[in-house]
Amino acid sequence: MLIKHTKKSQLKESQITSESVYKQRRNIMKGVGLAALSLPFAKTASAGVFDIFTSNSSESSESSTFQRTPLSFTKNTNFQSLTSLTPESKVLEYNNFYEFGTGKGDPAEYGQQFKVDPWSLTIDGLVDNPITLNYEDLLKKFDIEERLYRMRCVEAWSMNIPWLGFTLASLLKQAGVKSNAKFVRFETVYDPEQMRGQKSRFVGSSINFPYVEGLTIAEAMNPLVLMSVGLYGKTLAPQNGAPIRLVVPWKYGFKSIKSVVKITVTDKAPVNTWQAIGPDEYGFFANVNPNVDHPRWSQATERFIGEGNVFQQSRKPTLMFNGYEEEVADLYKGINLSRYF
Ligand SMILES: Nc1nc2c(c(=O)[nH]1)N[C@H]1C(S)=C(S)[C@@H](COP(=O)(O)O)O[C@H]1N2
Ligand SMILES: [Mo]
Repeated sequence: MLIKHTKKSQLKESQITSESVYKQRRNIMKGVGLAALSLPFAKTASAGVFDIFTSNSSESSESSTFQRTPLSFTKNTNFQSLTSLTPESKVLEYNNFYEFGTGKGDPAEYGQQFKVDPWSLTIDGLVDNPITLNYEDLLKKFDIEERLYRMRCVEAWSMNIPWLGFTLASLLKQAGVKSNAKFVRFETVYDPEQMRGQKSRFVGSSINFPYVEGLTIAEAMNPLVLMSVGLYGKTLAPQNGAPIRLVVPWKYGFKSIKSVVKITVTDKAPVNTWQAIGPDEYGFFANVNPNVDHPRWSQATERFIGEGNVFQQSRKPTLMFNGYEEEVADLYKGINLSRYF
């Protein structure tokens, strides 16, 4: 997404480069160290030649792959009806997580050593009982359910993902939200030693870390909002925001902040990271809305990442509130959604 001088090329890359090419590029670079290999070249190069390197490198990279643990959960029957899911491999290798770099393959490539245990998530601010959860608490304190949700990135691609988690509302209820509370502010971990994008302005695209997000109290209490600790039956991989991340399915993906360490209930509107970078391009609400275009591209349709490569992926119409209009339209009654995007 982002910054104006790099944006065009980024959008282009995310739209026309198939997910498998990212993986191929990673493996090629691991296997032979051809750092200057360009994407178009990698694509035209015969797969047969590079398969040799790919199979060579997969063994050594296997041992350094982050280990995801199976979780026990119940399927929430209200959210099991999405027909085509995005394959697990693509959810794991095509990501936005600028703390690990701006390339779609960077989070998977540079996140595997990320330490999630010990972890500390605090819920503080305008609450009766501030809470601190450790790594084990995140997985054991709440009943974990599975929900299949659509995810729509502001860059006009989308996925269907089987998340595991619990509602943000259940967490906030335990903390006891005070009556003067108006917003909830979320913060990602700040750990430049582990996150190369936080360490270098070049790698992290000059974002002022830590990444911050926000919701109104009414939005935060909506039963669709999940604190996710897993997907596809297992704990989250670092590239998806381990050990815990937010999932707000009716908003653009950038609202779904990853690797959260702090949740603060407040009476002040938080300035979220993308709003701070480009206020005319990224708003506070960031509701998925096919009628309000991004200043530099249309939001009317999206490229669904399913089976097959980028050329087999067709565009489909984007739905108001990403298809969750029935559940959330009431939150925005009387609000001009073109002005407050
Ligand atoms: N901390 C943090 N959270 C983040 C991001 C990020 O760069 N940093 N990227 C966002 C964007 S733009 C999207 S589309 C989703 C992608 O989530 P996924 O990679 O798990 O599909 O994460 C969001 N959460
Ligand atoms: Mo995104």
